[in-house]
Amino acid sequence: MSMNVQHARLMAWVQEIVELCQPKDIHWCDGSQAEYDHVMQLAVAGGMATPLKKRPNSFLFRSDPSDVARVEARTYISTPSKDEAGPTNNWIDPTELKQTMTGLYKGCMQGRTLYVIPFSMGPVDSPIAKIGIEITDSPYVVCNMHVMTRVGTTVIEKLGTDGEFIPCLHSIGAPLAPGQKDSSWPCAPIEQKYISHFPDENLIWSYGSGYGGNALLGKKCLALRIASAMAKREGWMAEHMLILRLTNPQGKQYHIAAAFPSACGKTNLAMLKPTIPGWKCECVGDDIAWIKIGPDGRPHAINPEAGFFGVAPGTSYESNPSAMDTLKENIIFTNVALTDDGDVWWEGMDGPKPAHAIDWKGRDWTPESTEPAAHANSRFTAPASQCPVICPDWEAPAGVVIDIFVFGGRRASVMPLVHEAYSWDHGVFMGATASSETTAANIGAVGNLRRDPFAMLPFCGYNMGDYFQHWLDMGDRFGSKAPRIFYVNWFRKSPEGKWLWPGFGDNSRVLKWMCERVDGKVGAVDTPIGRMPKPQDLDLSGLSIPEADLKELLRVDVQAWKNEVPDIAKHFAQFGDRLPARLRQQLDDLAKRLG
Ligand code: SAT
Ligand code: MN
Repeated sequence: MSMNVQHARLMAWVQEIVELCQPKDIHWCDGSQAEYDHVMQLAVAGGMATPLKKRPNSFLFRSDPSDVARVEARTYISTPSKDEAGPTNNWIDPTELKQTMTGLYKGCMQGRTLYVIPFSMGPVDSPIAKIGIEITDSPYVVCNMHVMTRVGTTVIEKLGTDGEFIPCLHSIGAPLAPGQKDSSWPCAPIEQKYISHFPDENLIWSYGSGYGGNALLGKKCLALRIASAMAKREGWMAEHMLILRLTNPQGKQYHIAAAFPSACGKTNLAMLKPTIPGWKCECVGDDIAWIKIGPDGRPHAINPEAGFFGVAPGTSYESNPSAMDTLKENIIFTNVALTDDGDVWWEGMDGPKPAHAIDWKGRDWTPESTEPAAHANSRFTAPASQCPVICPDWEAPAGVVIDIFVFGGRRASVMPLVHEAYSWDHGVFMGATASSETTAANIGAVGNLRRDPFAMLPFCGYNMGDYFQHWLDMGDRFGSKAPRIFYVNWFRKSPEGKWLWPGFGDNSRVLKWMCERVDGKVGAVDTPIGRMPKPQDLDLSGLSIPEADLKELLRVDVQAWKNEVPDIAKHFAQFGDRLPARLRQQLDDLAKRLG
């Protein structure tokens, strides 16, 4: 062992897992560049990774076609009672689940190296940060965790002899027999995959998948599911939110935290290049916010991650120039296409399509091919520090103070471009009823409409009804210092199916309206669903948008909203007694306003 570990509980846990999983050797990760290079070289030598000639220190991985996204159907919140997990989570009794998974883990790392990854979610010196230890048999996971979290010796030092840590056990579930040839992306079949959480013990067990949130356990498993349960117990918030800083021409700063479901443009919004003159945007985080009430009584947010695990398709100099500039070197790409000159490509990238490429399944691809070259959920893993618009305070231990919360999703109709909550409770109602068309980030049908409360449907580690109550409680504690709440929809379409709003950099126009609402500088009209800008309240200078389109974007379709009411009632009914009365009141108020 290369590291001086003095933590008896940690040593005992690692020993227990070694005996269970029977790896051929053990590697304690120190987080160094040399270690990254070494583990990546193993992946290259084993045929898992391809170095990219065109991008320094960058590599392409192709996953097994069965292992391309989070598997919500195999994700479990294993609380002592089903009721504690609530109606929106899969549940198995902890004793039974542990028994099943222990059976799977037995000998599952034979022929492989067991890596112990000490990592911090949040800057190691932040009072908001938490420490996890991931055990994995995947070199891909080791390299990704290096980028996505803070890994290594400083974490072990902070743990000392008795510090708290969250044990995160991961195996791809593919032992290697002596002499057996390894596949380029070993994993277990779907019915053996388990992404399990034991919130009462702050424990994560994942088996059978090597992809994204199933395997990089600091992200969705720790920073959202386990952290949300801890946050409820401890009085803080763990949210599926990007964090950005907007600075107006006078130099005043606003911090916005915004929740959207996976693959709805959080990374693009977090790195937005404002099209309105004089406004500047800087990125604090693109996926997760941990928020605590500071000594000033205000919400202080940190980004617990150190990198971006972003959706590649659609990312371009047009949609997100800062992301493109982040991706020039030191990047891990997964399931994108490989060009003949040794670069990457995906649908929606700038410029012409390559005449020939190798697709994400490793086959020849040409523009005539009937299937996309990159998988719809193909990803880049990039160090946040490389982002040209990273906020200078993105690693500030105390976090940044949030002024505005935004909720949203993808909806082709009904939802207008933006509306503002009348009150905190109304804002919580907006979050609790948020809806979106599903995307390729989850294995399942794409494009179905579902309620995705606070964009936390797949990520809430306890009963969602109690989570709603937690939001109400936090609002009570913030009091007059509570952020304003807004709801946006960049994705409204005309009846002919054309996007009505240009999106991307022009979303700054909507954020500007929000900031000026906070300052009381701009008007709004009261509508049945909330406060909305009149066309003249939005800064549309330099934008040529047909008047009819703008009208449609800001139209409250009263009949369509009346149809939402019973759907929301049905959504609420699943929470039974756990639905806060204050939210039922909000639904009644909405119905009344709709007339
Ligand atoms: O694969 S992840 O869960 O990390 C990405 C996402 O769904 O947001
Ligand atoms: Mn996400």
